[in-house]
Amino acid sequence: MKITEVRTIVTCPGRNYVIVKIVTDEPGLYGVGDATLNGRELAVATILQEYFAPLLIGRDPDRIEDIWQTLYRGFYWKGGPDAMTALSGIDMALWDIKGKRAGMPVYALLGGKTREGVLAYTHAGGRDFVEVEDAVRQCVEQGFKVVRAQVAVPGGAGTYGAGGRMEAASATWIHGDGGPMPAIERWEPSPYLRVVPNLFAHLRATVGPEVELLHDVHERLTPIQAARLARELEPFHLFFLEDPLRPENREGFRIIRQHSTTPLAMGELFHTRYECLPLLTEQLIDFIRCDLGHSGGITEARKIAAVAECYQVQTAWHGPGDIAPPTHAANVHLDLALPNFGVQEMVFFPEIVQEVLPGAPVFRDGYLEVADMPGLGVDVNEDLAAKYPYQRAYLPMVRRADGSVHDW
Ligand code: GCO
Ligand code: MG
Repeated sequence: MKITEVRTIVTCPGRNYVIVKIVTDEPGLYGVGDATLNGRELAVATILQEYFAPLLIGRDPDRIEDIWQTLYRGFYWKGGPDAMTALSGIDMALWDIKGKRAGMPVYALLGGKTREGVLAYTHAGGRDFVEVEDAVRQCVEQGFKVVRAQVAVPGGAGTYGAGGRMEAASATWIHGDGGPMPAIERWEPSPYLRVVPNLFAHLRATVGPEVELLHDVHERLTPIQAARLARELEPFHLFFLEDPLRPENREGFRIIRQHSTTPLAMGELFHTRYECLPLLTEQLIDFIRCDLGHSGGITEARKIAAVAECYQVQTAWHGPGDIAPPTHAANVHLDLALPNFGVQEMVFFPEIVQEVLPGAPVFRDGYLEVADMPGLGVDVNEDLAAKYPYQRAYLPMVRRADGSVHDW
């Protein structure tokens, strides 16, 4: 069996997605993967088309590890979000082919189910505590047992994640003279640090102790600020506090750990197992939450999970709306097989996305399921995808009150 074509499909059914379709010489046998990197879609598409695809033509798609090594170690310049996203898309498409060829779902190839369903969380956001409370209640009514809660910080225009229920960070279409421009958000640590513990005090007092709650810091705090937040959140028993520090500063997690027992999660901005390693081996986090679409696909994630398992760290793979259904499907296939799975972030895709990219996992009473069909169970409707051409869009940016740039 040989790879005959690697197709890169860029489409914008409401937001941009980059889809990889690997075609083989066996009639009708192809695989579908996701190589979407929010705000840098065309850079990844270029890597796929110009550099990776030519190396794959004529290769045996069954040799996933060898192809992975070729596209990672084979290049002198390794890693980085753009190349790792391209590699992730290829990896998923190859696992999809392998499953279809074997007549088995990917989770069966990964060792088979260790659980019946995949515990899922989604997003509740609001402009004030009561709006967040309402959003959490709606999630609970829908069956969610774990909910992420974010609230707007007074005076902080466009607070991350506070835009409403099920909100997933989106690229924004703000038009300046030269076309789309990033939205600029305002953010200050002091009001944020005052508001967040009060939000969780309110939620525990109103929605009760049972629903598991978590919060995404979005990599904005310094280590001592994060330590303060984690400590002040202790009475509210978070499921985890997500991504407190910038991914560059892994040493900072030691400071948070010294001060708090709030469980910590980190990883959506990591691109390889090497970045995860010190956090795992030093037991500085409790959940590893890499993005399968940006860190080398299923092949790399299962290795990361295996290291995490040694330290009783659970997985919580990134699952926002800005990665496409194939990554969400890959998440759930892996979650079903992993012994140390923790929780899975999810969103509900709009109908149009489901038409262009059918086969996203299905949510039922708090858990995610995938269809019991060969491969990943996802597809791409290429004719429909072509009707939604790419539109340039940026993620927002953050500036402090004094005008200086801060991490979004
Ligand atoms: C999350 C995330 C995302 C990111 C997004 C950026 O936890 O879901 O932080 O929503 O902001 O993936 O493109
Ligand atoms: Mg996050």
